[in-house]
Amino acid sequence: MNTEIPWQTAKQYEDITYKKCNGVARIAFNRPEVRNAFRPRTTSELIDALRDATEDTSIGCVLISAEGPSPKDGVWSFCSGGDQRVRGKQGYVGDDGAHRLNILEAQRLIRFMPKVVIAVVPGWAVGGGHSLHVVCDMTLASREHAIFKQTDTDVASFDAGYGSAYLAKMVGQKKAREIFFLGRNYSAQEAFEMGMVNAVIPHDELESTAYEWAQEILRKSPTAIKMAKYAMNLTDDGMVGQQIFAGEATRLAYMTDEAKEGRDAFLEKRKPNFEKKWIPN
Ligand code: S0N
Repeated sequence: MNTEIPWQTAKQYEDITYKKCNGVARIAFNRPEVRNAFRPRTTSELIDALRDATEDTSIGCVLISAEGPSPKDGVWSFCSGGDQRVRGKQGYVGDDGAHRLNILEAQRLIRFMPKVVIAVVPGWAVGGGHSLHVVCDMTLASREHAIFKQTDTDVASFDAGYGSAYLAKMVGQKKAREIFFLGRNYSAQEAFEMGMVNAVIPHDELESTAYEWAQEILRKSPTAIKMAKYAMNLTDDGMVGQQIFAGEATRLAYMTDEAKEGRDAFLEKRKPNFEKKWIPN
């Protein structure tokens, strides 16, 4: 993949790389020898980087990608889901011996962050890795190497949230059921035709294209981008979706003269004098 972008390492991790450049954060799985499967350490690091990208006001767009190819056989992967070698009776076991389901927290951070998150898929997107691309705002896929596959039903795991139900909203019920019930391989082009990939990109141009898309997004109004993302999330996210959208509406309302008068009246121990203008929709 094109590496001409002058990325700066933001933080050193073991299982992921985390870089930034001109308003864009790039978080990449870095276990290519196991097709970028995630273990609890990987998801904890992913969560840490996602939180940093959320809090960093200089960052407006996040790319979730993967290092590669595998040093063993040269195969590219985005992510092959939960590492089956650390799967115990109650789930995935961390270094501390505790069982964790923290990939779902990573999904929530992607879904709820007030910034656009793009999945940059250079190879296999499988199982929990497939679900992860589904929850990202957009997906760009390598024309030559991306393969989409949902193996959850082969290994007796199931993502019953965004990975399946939201996927069905994206590609339609029949197709989503086929993806889950048959676990077949789909090329980047097939995934594009289904509506779960935004663009199929020549492999060598994948990263530079993702960076260009990010730069294009950065030229837009951050407030409008955020409100549009939350508006599109709202109908599928129930009360949490409403809460997040409403929180941003409250922030905008705080910027009005009316809000200033409410605050000042309280602090000055007087009755508020709101301008009596009832503006229609
Ligand atoms: C990706 C596949 C299709 C690639 O096939 P290919 O190219 O033939 O490569 P392989 O020879 O199979 O693999 C190369 C090496 O990589 C290892 N490896 C690959 N994937 C994994 C993995 N997921 N875990 C551990 N190791 C992996 C291979 O073993 C091989 O190693 P060596 O060279 O040493 O032999 C193919 O590899 C494949 O099908 N992989 C498994 C995909 C899979 O089933 N993933 C798990 C699906 N389930 C989840 O992801 C759970 C999601 C989850 O965490 C979750 C989500 C929501 C709610 C709860 C949960 C939860 O359970 O916590």
